[in-house]
Amino acid sequence: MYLKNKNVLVIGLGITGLSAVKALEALQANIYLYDSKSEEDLRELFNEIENINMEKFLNGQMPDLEKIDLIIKSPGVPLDLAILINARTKGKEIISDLELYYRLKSGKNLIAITGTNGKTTTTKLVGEIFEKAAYNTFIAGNIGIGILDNVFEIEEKDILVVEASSYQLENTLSFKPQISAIINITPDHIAWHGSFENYIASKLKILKKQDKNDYSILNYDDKILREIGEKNNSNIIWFSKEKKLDEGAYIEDGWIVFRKNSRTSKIIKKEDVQIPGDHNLENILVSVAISCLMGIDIRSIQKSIKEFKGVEHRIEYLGEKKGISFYNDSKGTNPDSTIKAINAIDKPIVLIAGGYDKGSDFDKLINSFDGKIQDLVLLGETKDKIGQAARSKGFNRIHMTKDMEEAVKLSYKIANKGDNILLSPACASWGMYKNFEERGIDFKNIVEDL
Ligand code: UMA
Repeated sequence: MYLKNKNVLVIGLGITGLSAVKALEALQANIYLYDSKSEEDLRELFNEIENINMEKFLNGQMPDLEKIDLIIKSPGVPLDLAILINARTKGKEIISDLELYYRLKSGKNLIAITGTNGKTTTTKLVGEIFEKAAYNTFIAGNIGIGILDNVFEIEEKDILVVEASSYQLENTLSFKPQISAIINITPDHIAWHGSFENYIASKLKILKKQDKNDYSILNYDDKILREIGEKNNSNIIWFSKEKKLDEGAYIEDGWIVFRKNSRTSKIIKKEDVQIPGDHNLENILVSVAISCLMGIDIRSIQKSIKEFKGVEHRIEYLGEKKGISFYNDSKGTNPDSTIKAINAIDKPIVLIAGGYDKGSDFDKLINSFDGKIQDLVLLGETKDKIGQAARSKGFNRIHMTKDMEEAVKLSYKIANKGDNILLSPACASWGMYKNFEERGIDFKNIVEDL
């Protein structure tokens, strides 16, 4: 059995670490666990694995790396952490949970979806399409579910749809899914990856090992992806929301269609799609391409898309009060994602933004305001940086706040009937919240209390 009696070090005990430890126990590996936090901070998580034997290295303690055979790194752990630098100099293999899954199960019926924006929505929709088509379907990954959670339950005929982040892809080596999809690539996580080029390189690992037996679904409208696709070895299936293609998924006469081997299938009318915004068309086109390639019945695809209402924290409509509408887009964790939310919502908008500084540039975000943003309400570490970017472009209706409660109350005070209040921070939540879900829930609770 792979990894039996091998010394495997798991770095980070979060969602990934937990599922890795459980999988390694089933594989009868000797488990070593490293986390910068203390046992006390990790108490709740340790309770879940109290019966599993492992050596723990917490709070700055270092394991003897010489005896370690393999390292499984949690995605969020920075690449320049001392223990990882040390391990690399010793030539130790460092992989992500995605790579371990692949080594254990192969890429058959494995659908991996990445992109800067839209990957959660697409993963969820693809999962629903397969589920409604009566496949035993699992979804996992950056959507908040450990990739190794169900590794031993998933059978060959089942489908696993993985939302793969650049962090997870970075530490893959042989990973080769049957179908990969890259929805779009725009700058994100620059501080973590060191540069935009590194970020792109990580994303591309999703298709790097694919060959003629696999499919890669790529965005024809994205210049970076178009150039890459033309050079890749796998079967490229393009999608476009702007251009009628010779083959692939595109829009024609108000219909979303899929064309392959000279056969065009009309899947669904654009107006029957419920999730708002032009960017969501990309997510639908990817989902259509994947499900058509896997041979799902068109009627079933159509029904699933028609019924799909979107994802919590992603341009989520919360209702209105005194004629003012509220939208929760806490998942808008980078400027491009926020631009998409702004494009999807009617003007005038009061935008609540700001959060953890990932090293993003906000000029493009401010340029996208285009008369739609009436007021900018800022919070978090990046509030001054965004404020400065806005002022330098002549936008002065800026309000600084200390937290979400003040931001929501102030937005409500300055908004008029017919306005839309949009929380779309363009930044990660860290520093103020554990994750974007916690931020979105806080926003929703405050809105509810108004
Ligand atoms: N840790 C250290 N040292 C460090 C940093 C972290 O020991 O220097 C430890 C922490 O103490 C903690 C653990 O590592 O105990 C956390 O690991 P993690 O950050 O990888 O978090 P997980 O809970 O394993 O969640 C990860 C993804 N998180 C990140 O990539 C930051 C989740 O994506 C994903 O849902 C989950 O695996 C399951 O696959 C979240 C995310 O924010 C949603 N993703 C980023 C994004 O979408 O922008 C990429």
